[in-house]
Amino acid sequence: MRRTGALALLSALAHGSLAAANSLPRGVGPEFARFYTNKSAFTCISNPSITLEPAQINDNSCDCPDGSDEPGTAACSHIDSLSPEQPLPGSITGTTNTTNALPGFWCANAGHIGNYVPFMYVNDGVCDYELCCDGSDEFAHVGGIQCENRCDAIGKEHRRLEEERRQSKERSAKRKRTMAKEARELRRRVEARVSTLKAELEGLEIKKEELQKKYEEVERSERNKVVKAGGQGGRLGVLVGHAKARVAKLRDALDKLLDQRDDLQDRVEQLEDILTKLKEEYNPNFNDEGVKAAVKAWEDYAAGQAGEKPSEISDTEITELLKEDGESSGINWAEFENSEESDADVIYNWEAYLPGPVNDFVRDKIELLRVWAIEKGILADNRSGAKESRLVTAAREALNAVKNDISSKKANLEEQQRDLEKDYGVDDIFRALKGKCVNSDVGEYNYELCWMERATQKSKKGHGNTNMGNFVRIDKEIADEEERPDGKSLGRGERMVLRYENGQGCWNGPQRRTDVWLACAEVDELWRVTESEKCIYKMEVGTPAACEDVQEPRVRTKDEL
Ligand code: MAN
Repeated sequence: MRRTGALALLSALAHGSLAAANSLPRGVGPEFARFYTNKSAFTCISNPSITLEPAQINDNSCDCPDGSDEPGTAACSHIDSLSPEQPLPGSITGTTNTTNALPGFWCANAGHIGNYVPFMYVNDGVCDYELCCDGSDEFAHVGGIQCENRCDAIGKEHRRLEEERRQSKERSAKRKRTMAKEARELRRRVEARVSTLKAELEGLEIKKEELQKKYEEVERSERNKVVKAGGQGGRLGVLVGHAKARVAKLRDALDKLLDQRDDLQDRVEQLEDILTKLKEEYNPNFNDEGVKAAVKAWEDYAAGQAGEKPSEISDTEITELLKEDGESSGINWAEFENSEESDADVIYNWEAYLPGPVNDFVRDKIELLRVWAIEKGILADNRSGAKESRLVTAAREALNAVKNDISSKKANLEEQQRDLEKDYGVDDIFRALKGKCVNSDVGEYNYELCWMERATQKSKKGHGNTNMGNFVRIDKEIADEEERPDGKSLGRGERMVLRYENGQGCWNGPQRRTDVWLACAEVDELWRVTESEKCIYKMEVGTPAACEDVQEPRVRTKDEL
């Protein structure tokens, strides 16, 4: 095999390091070491039928179809490399493929992390420190380039960042554990509320039945009471009630009639004006029979009107009649309504037959007797303003109060039960966030995300708020995004997505909706908001709720110490 001077130099350099380093040819990664240990011959990794001289390794001439004879040069860089994740081809025999058996040039990067560099980068005259911090990929110093070994500094910085990341992960995981604890407590409270409500409802149902019975009893006894006049003031009270209603109706009718009368009077006056004008202005020389007859009829009518008029009701009389009833005008109904002279008051008349000094004592006793009689349903409770006795009212009100209490507690119970069935994510984690909000200014809006509730677009120019969707469910999506240096990115892999739907309708478009993509962060933060399509929004949000679980550092036992 012919070699040019430069190639020979490269080959020599490659071999030179072979002996000096770890007796492996340059560029061979640890996983491939076993293919290069035989000192007497080398067989191409994916094509074992091809055997080469050891000197042909790294001689800058691509002899193996899989490029495996050139682990330390760019000679086989035209062959696509195996990606580092692909399985090693060691067990494959006799295959002839066009893939390089090696993932690249192995940079040991002592002090940092060993790495494969694409073969094309080997001796390309550029120091690729981010891949090969020890500079070993530029061993030929093409164009005089000297790539110093920066692995110590780079490795140190890398380890610092890794440690920072690890600590941040731990803090996030700790926060997540706290959230999970809070969520457990919140669930426990809802469960406790459910059992309290259930117990309360059981008690209330019993109470309701009792009150229902009591109410029916009181009502029945009221119906059977001795004094049946009902209403206030016995029979006189009933009469007053009827009379009052009748007077009110008659007043109403009179009022309407007066309106009608005034209206008709207006019309008559208008017609009389028209005819008077006709009579004065018509031309008798036009022999119009119709007009003449009309004028004659009008004259007869006017003559008739001049006679005696029927007596009219005066305005003062009308005002008097229409005046509201009260103490100083119309009928003083109160006088009759408040009359204590009910049928039951016959009891009080007994006082008149008793000697004066014992009157107070007897009145007290009678009052007690009256209350007892009312409670027993013997006597109507005639002293209250209501038609119904106070006892019935009280019984009905007590029953209604319990019924209302039952229905509001039932509604509350259903709400709590629905809440327990709702998906709050693994470990109920979003229960701890529910109702809390994060927000961020983007352009002319301030965007707000309230966990498990709604997303809102708030105008900074005072144009009001727009609902971008209400929370409906938790989903999953695959994110494929480069990590950002500030760590505020979704990254790659499966991500939780909270769907907020049925927001405010979009003009000429759909109802607004928002997908909230979550990524792990130490604190809850709204990172970005985008509107990919009109009224379809995407929020990127960091939260410890989306972090991986990290085991709590184990506290060592006494024995272990
Ligand atoms: C408002 C905002 C925008 C939206 C338009 C649609 O301006 O809600 O986000 O695209 O309405 O008309």
